[in-house]
Amino acid sequence: MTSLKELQDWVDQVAAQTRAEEVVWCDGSQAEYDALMGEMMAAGDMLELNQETHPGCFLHRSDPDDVARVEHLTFVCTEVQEDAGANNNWMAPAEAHSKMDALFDGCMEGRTLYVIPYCMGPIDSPLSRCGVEISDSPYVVVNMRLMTRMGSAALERIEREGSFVRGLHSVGDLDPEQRFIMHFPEELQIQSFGSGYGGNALLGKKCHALRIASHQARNEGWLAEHMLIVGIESPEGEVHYIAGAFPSQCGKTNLAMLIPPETYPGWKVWTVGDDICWMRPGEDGRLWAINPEAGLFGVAPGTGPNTNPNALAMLDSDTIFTNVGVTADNQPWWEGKGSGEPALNWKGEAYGPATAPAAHPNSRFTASIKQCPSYSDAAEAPRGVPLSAIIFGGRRAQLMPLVLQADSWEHGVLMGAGMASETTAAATGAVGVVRRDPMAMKPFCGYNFGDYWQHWLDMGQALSQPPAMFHVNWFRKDEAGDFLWPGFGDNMRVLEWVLKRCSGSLAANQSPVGGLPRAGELNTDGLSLADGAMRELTAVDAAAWQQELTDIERYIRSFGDRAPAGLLEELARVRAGLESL
Ligand code: GTP
Ligand code: SPV
Ligand code: MN
Repeated sequence: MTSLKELQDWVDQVAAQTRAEEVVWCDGSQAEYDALMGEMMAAGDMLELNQETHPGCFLHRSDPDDVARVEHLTFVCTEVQEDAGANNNWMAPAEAHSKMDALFDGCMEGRTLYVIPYCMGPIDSPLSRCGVEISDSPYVVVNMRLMTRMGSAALERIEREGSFVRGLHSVGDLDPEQRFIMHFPEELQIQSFGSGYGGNALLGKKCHALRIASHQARNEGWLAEHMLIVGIESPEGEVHYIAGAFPSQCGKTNLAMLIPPETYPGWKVWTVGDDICWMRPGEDGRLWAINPEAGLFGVAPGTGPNTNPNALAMLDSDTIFTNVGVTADNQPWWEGKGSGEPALNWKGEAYGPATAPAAHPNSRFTASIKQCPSYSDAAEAPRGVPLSAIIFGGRRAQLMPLVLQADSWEHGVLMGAGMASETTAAATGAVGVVRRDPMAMKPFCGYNFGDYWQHWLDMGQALSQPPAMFHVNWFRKDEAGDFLWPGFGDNMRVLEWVLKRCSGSLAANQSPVGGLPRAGELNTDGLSLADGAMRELTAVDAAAWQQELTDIERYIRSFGDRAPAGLLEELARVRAGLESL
């Protein structure tokens, strides 16, 4: 029940349409969470893990056909097709509504309808935005409680403000042929049917905080981005904040909570966010950022004592695991965990060579961000944190250097727009195929990329002290296919170089495609890199870059009239520099 008529009317209408047996308004309390866990365990949808080693930890096994985002079934439904852009699948709103209405009619018969009010961002921040998700999945409710500020406080804010994003979700019968994730940015509405997984179902995350919010942000003069936010504290106690856009499964969570190598005594890393970042120019002309989420929905495989010890430490309690394996004594297990042996795989089958891997490559953990040992209180600051740098990064076996600095905001926007990365298991489809993924937003931008790049260029005009911009690549490989750079905690070395460039205490080797570390100036103390690795990681192959720029230009121009002239001018400038080499 709510005093906000618009919300009550919508819930009543959906309850009637879906013929839900019961309507439950979620308050976000621990008691509600515990009761739902109990109900799911009784129904077999949630399994209790070893409560001695992992108190408060549970395992959910999703339908084997429902394990990742489905980009080909995700649509942006704007009145004018061009407004969604070639970067999105499009359907006319009227057609999408009639398709979805047919699916939702009667779909909750015999089921409970949960009303899930949530706030994206600190509950008292002017930068935060609220939504209400209606779902028939108790798994969605418990995940939303960890991932967002969910429940009574959010509902109070919604009643006070009178506005909210509407998200309607049903698992249906999990038929991949009857699965659609529809966005109606002009109506501030999301409708998702037929999946219970991650970004398809937890509507506050990619659907609201990126696709709908990016559309709102463009109209209102801010940015909604697929970025981590991390604070780096020097031994002198100065903290600088960096936001980083890497595509799905390309290292955001890891970078957000890295532990500096032993050769960095006194340095501390603070985690503000690991996936989504909302940014707005402050009165001081700097760019201020909040993490709209309250939890982590992180990739389990590869999370081990040598890669991400902070994550490993926080997963010992109060965590929901999805699609990991289990050991004989019922502890969660995944490839790269570093200890234990799997007994069952993610489907619950006996583990063996024929049933490997134990954990699905897109298996995940859900936990409150406050559980992270490097959690920063600044994540609750209503005004956010000021950014010193923005870094873009992709998974590129070749070409892209370890780090490059943009010459200007405009050059940084070009670097972001020109990003490409190998596809991963975060979405269904082929893995390891290089594709253009501007600003790591290919699957998430709720409007035409041409307009989006122009908006990025315009944002620079609103900043008298813009963050410096960089591009990084942790994933360069040698001829044998091995990574040239150790990555993980050692990425601190690159962040140190980035911050030294921000403070002006180091010069860079200027190349037409950006600034590179000068020989010996990126700290490699204590590293045992292969011979010549550093040279290769900081070299610019002019011929290969010419080809890359040709490809980037073709991509940008494919957005026709909407491709910003300013971006093409910047590209021409970089190309001219390369040609004169
Ligand atoms: P999403 O949650 O899908 O958005 O992923 P993410 O960007 O947060 O990526 P995450 O940090 O979970 O890392 C994804 C995969 O890349 C994991 O298997 C990591 O172990 C691996 N990875 C992360 N950082 C590095 C790195 O610096 N080097 C290498 N080689 N692998 C890394
Ligand atoms: C991503 O794919 O970028 C994720 C996981 O963070 S999901 O919530 O499924 O979008
Ligand atoms: Mn992500």
